[in-house]
Order: sequence, then structure tokens, then C-alpha cells
Amino acid sequence: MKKNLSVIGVPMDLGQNRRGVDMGPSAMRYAGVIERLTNQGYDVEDLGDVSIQNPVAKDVKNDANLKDLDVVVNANKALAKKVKEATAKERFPLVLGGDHSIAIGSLAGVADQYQNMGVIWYDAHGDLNTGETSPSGNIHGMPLAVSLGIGHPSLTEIGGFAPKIKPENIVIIGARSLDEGEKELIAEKGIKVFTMHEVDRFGMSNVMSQALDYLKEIKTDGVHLSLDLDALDPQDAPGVGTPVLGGTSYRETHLAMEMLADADVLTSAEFVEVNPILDVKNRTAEAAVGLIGSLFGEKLL
Ligand code: Z70
Ligand code: MN
Ligand code: MN
Ligand code: MN
Repeated sequence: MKKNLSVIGVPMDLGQNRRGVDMGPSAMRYAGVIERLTNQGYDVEDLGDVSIQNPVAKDVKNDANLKDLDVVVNANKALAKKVKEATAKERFPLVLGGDHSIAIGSLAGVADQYQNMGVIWYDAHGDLNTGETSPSGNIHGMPLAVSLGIGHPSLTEIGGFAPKIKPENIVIIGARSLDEGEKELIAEKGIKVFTMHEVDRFGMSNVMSQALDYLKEIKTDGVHLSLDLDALDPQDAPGVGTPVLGGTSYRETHLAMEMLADADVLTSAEFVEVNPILDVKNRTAEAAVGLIGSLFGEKLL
């Protein structure tokens, strides 16, 4: 892992309906993320938060079924620029969300600098909707499709090129809530998915080994981890907008982070969907920071 980190907060909550996830970056900072990484010996540069515009009333719901499209587009353009700059300076971008719509900007920023990006999408959801298939119009349910170049051009063209990633370079882990259109896209594109069925059947250790082998096989030159806290079971991460029963435990996710640290393949990461308003005593932000600690090499002994 690179020893120089750039932390970027994105207080975005307009990619979905539940207000409060814009406080995620503050909650993770409050839970000590910067100190934790600094104590690990990293050179941590905190770039502060990307500024988010206020929503425009007319844009709340548009004809394309994309809520708050303009604000989401502008925030992701700004984020992509920061992530690209950090990557170009040989720094590891660590993005703190914010709702998952910000993965659009993170991936636009890193994909500019790598030719064959791998992506680990650790999430209860597939986030593979488009305005046409989305049941909600929430852009946080679309970032993975957008990064494949599928969706509204104002989203897919962020950063000035599309697609950002190839379908065969994606591994989804923890999925247990997929919409019909998402299932069709997974089948059509042959996207690798380890649902909760595989996690339960084979165990997290086996699933992570398979995921890492899969990415090794395709010779990625960089790997981005996009971790949605709702992949975790609501018992361990109650502070998320769309809790889904039957998720990965904190312990399983911890192991996944340790295996990623040992494999030493990641070049960027983001932790999203922490919503302090829905949380219990900052438990979800603390879980996120604990996971970040492991991801960056903290050992139990
Ligand atoms: C649903 C949709 C979603 C995150 C919920 C939910 C998507 N598939 N993503 N929470 N992070 O509205 O598209
Ligand atoms: Mn807000
Ligand atoms: Mn998500
Ligand atoms: Mn999710």
C-alpha cells in the first residue's frame, strides 16, 4: 500500500431520499479516522470536503427519473478532479461519503490514471440501475452502471471519457437486494457476484480468496474498493439509509479488509452511506473507521 494518503470528504446526501448521510465524513473524522491512519505511520493529507450545492427545486425529480441530477453531476466532477490529482501525485485517495452516488466521481478520477482498473463493490445492492430501470430515481442506486458507461450521458461522461471500467473487472460482494433490471445487466455483462448465499455457503475467507484470484487473473493495474456500509448487517451498522437484513458481520468484513491489506492490491478506496442521524451512538462510523484501520494494515497482534 502507498504510504501517502489523501482523504477527501464528500458530504453528499442528494443521491437518495434519507437526509443525514451528508454528515458521514464528519462522523468518520469524529471517530478518529485521520489519527488512526497517522498512528499507523501514513503521511495523511486531509483535503477537507468537496463542496455540494443546494438542490434546485425544479431538479428534484426530472423526466429521466434522476433525482437532483445537476447537483450530483457537479459534485462528482469536483470529486473526480481531486481524486485524479491525488492519484497523479502517487497518493492513495481515501474518499469518505456521502451517499454512494459519489462512486461515480471516485471512479472517474482513478480510471483516468489507470488503464485496467479492478473494482470491489462491497454492498447489499448492485447499484446497477439506470433512470429507466430504477424503482426510486435515486442516483446512489446507479453508480456502477454509470461507471460501465450505462446511463444518462451527463453522468457517464463525467471526467470526459466513458466507460471507466470493464464489466469483467468488477467483483460484487455481499449483494442481497437486486432489482430486476440489475439482475438482467449482471447476466448480460457477466459480472462476477458473490451474494450473501456464497458468503454463507463458502465463508468470507474463501470468497475473498476467490475475489482476489479473479482480479489477479485479469492483471489489473489498480483496484478500487467501494464499500457501502449497508453491506454489513443492520445489527453491526444501523446507521445507513437502506438497511437490509442478513448482511455480513463486522467480523467478516474486518477479515475481508485484512485480506485486502495482505494482498496489497488496492490503489484507492471509499466508505459510503454512513448516516449519523439514523445511527446508534456513532456505531456505524466507528465500524467504518475500524474497517479502515484493518484495510490499512493494523494487526491484532
Ligand atoms: C435500489 C434503488 C441502494 C444503496 C440503496 C436501492 C439502491 N436498488 N443503494 N442503498 N447504497 O433505488 O436503485
Ligand atoms: Mn443535506
Ligand atoms: Mn451502494
Ligand atoms: Mn447499498
